Amino acid sequence: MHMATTSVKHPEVKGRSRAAGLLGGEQIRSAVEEVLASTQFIDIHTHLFSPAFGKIGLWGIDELLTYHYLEAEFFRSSSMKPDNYWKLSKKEKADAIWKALFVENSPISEATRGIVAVLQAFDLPTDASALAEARRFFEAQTIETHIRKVFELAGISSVVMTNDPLDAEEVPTWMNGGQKDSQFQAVLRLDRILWGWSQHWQELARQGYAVDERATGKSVAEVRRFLEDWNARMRPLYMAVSLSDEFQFPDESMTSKILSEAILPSCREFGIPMSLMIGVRRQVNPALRLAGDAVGRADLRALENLCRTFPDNRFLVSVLSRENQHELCVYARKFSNLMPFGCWWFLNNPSIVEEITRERIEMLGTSFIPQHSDARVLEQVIYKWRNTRTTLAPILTNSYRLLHNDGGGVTKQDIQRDVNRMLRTNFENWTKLSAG
Ligand code: FIX
Ligand code: ZN
Repeated sequence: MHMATTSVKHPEVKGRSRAAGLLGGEQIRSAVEEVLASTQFIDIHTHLFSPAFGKIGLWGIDELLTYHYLEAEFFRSSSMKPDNYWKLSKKEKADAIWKALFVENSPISEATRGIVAVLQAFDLPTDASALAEARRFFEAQTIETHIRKVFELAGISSVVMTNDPLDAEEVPTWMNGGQKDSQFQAVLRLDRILWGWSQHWQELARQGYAVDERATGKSVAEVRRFLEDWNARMRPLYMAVSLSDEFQFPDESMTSKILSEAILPSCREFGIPMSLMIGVRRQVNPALRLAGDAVGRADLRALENLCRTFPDNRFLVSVLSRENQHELCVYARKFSNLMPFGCWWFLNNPSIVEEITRERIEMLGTSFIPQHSDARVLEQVIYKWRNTRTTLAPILTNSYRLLHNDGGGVTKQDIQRDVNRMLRTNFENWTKLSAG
């Protein structure tokens, strides 16, 4: 940013000197839009998988239509009961959702409109008859070239996966050499250990780690050995867990014990952050399965205690409740080892993304990560990142215009630096990704 200087030689041009490249009010919007359009972002949290993982990597129109966001909306616009829906084939489910949400009603929700945007991105028809042609198109694609095309359309250079070392579908790939696709980075996801210990500790034992149900004796050391083995296998950028709205720290729970005695020390040893995604109210309606989760306001004093107690750990944090967003910003001002990221799940709607992003800029400048996609199906990154750019452009334009009106100024290079920081280097520096 450049400080304006007042020209005294020519009083008629009082105010800002035209330092080389400083953008005028109107030029700011187009510069912001060009930078956003031309910069490839890093998508720091998704549920996507590289081709090495085979069928657990979801893509194509039937997977797009049966996304759990759309399943939740389907049950509001159809008389079909969940028990009957779950009996259908994937294709039959997609047919039912297409009919209810795209033919009988206008697809104007965020998730339905996203499907229309994906079809348009591939120059496919988007009207009521579009489903058959879309199926033919996606069936004709080969996944490797399709991924490159999708990433190009989405304007992303790489995605970060969510990898569960206790998931029976995923582990065989890791045990047979893993994956080497640099556009897919790994994350060590630890929900089953951190809050599912009682149901999953035997899986660790089966993998050869001397742990027990109450995590006594050598259990903590064995969890750290487990993490060391999976860190070597996956080379994860960070470790991660999703925590409910009732999460407390410290307390007498197994979660607090394993987090403080095993996982955070291992994060420090490996030099990687811990991602905490806080605020899920799990399975409020189990009949909806993956679509059955909801949201609750969390007590972020747990996060405050973690950031203060573990100053040498770096925390990547997303919170699910809109009501927790402002205090997350305040905590980020108190703790430089806290990196807020994303407008997660029920927050990833333009009306709320705008509010969250504006208050983050007002309180944190560019020291946060505005967005991730949380994509579960490959082509979702196309609409999720298109919507992010559309929502971010006026917000950044407004921020620079305010600076301009207060006597400051920016060049297009300044805007490029800021966008790079928010959507690339904040994450690269936090995870040492740039260190290669
Ligand atoms: O815990 C998570 O990673 C959540 O993002 C998912 O569980 C959730 O189902 C989702 O995909 C939200 O977008
Ligand atoms: Zn997720």
